[in-house]
Amino acid sequence: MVQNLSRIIAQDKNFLNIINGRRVAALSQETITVLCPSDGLAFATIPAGSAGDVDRAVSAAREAFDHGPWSRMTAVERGRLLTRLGRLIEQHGDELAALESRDTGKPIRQGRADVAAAMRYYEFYGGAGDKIHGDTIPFLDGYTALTLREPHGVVAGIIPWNYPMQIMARVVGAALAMGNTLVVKPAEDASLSTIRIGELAVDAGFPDGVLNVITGYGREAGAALSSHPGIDYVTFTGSPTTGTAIQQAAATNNRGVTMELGGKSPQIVFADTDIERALPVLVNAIIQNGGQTCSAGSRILIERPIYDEVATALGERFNKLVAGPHDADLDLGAMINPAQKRRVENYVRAAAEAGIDVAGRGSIDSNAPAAGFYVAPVLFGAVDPSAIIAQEEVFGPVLSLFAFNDEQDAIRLANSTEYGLVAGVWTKDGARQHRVAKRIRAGQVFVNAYGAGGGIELPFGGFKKSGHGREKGFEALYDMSATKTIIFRHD
Ligand code: TXE
Repeated sequence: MVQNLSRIIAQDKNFLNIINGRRVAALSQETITVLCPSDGLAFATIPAGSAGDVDRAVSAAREAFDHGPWSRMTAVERGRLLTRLGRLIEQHGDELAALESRDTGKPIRQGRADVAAAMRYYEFYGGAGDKIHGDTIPFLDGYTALTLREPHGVVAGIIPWNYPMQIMARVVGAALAMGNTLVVKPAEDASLSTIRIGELAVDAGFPDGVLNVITGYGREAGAALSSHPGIDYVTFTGSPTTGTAIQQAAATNNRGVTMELGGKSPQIVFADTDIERALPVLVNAIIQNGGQTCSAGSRILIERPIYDEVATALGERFNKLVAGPHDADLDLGAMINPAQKRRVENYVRAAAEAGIDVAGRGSIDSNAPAAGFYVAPVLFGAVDPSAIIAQEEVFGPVLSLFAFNDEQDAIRLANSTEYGLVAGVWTKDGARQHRVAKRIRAGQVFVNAYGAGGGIELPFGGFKKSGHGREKGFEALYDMSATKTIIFRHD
């Protein structure tokens, strides 16, 4: 399968933007070289789009929204196109999984999981748009008042490099189901699957200009897009710093935003936990995608009587973890780029220098190319909750363990970072499950589980620095639309 992909890419190394249903280069003809994180080698190019290209894409989306057939289509018709796109993704599943894993360095099985999740988004939103409706509201005598859910207009979707295909799918699915048109800007480090799916959307029969893809650097294409007056709403997944810049840019036009800005997600393990059941979930929550996951479970809080037992068991598992090339399909792949690799290594070095106990360390496969962007997974034990490693999002395979005394202590520790995206609670005590889940400041709380296969149907988003607005499920359809109230007088 991966050999197949090498052939596909060898024939088509120059990926193009999709504007108004056509494949186009950047106006400047400039390109960005795409490196494979597994070996550091160049294998493709993407257009280096800038303000002029953004302008063309926004104009196409504007025209499609204001005058195209899109706005006159019913929710059922729009949903059928989304469903058809999902089927095309399924048919091209092997190609897309290989493309995603080569572009991002993630193990091929994660690439396949991403294809399955993307398909599921198009399937879900293909069938969801026609289930959204307004209300009639009791009002004054002689009046009838009702609400409609209307699209914002032209939406900008700025997406990151960690799960491009999945994050594109959640943006495209919800925005188009509600009748918006879109300009999607993937990350400069991982744009290929977004371009390819943009091409498939043309094949699926979306009208010209409904789904445009423009690639380029964040500070150029991204900044031009988020500040463009032709954009009605911006949805972003990425770092808090960039999220702030995008909100400021959107505020120059007073536009609304959805922000998903990462996390420092805790899992609380009480002494009555079924440890054998929890262990693989605890490890996977930080190893999946090399820890480059917004919902990564990067902190484990363990009740003191079982701390040593759980820390030892996790250490044994960490010592066996191996990072390697995407096609070797090991426990984890490479980091996305050299900067991310350095960032993770710096956190690990600083924590070790601060005297934090290394309770486990995995390795890098001996066959992995030396020029690949690998880091070995690290487990830190008995971490001080005020340490940098306990507070900041590392975005790598680095897990910190903490001991707690009682339920109050656990809740306090869980809420002790600036983030609030996801949490896990492990206990057999039903009343405690409810109490703790309610008191954790996080947008999603899992009880005796974590991650649960992507949860396309489940609303997702942050409290505090993790952002605002909700993606996934029906909630995303509300974010991607605005309420209009119509009041009739008939006395
Ligand atoms: O993210 P950025 P970076 C976190 C994670 C990671 C760190 C840095 O901790 O280590 O962020 O990653 C576009 N105007 N997350 O620097 O900058 C950019 O082109 C408009 C968590 O790669 O947030 C890309 O498309 N757009 C996160 C997207 O923003 C701009 C996932 C994300 O890049 C822009 C990724 C600008 N001024 C990183 N600057 C999560 N929540 O899952 C950049 N971009």
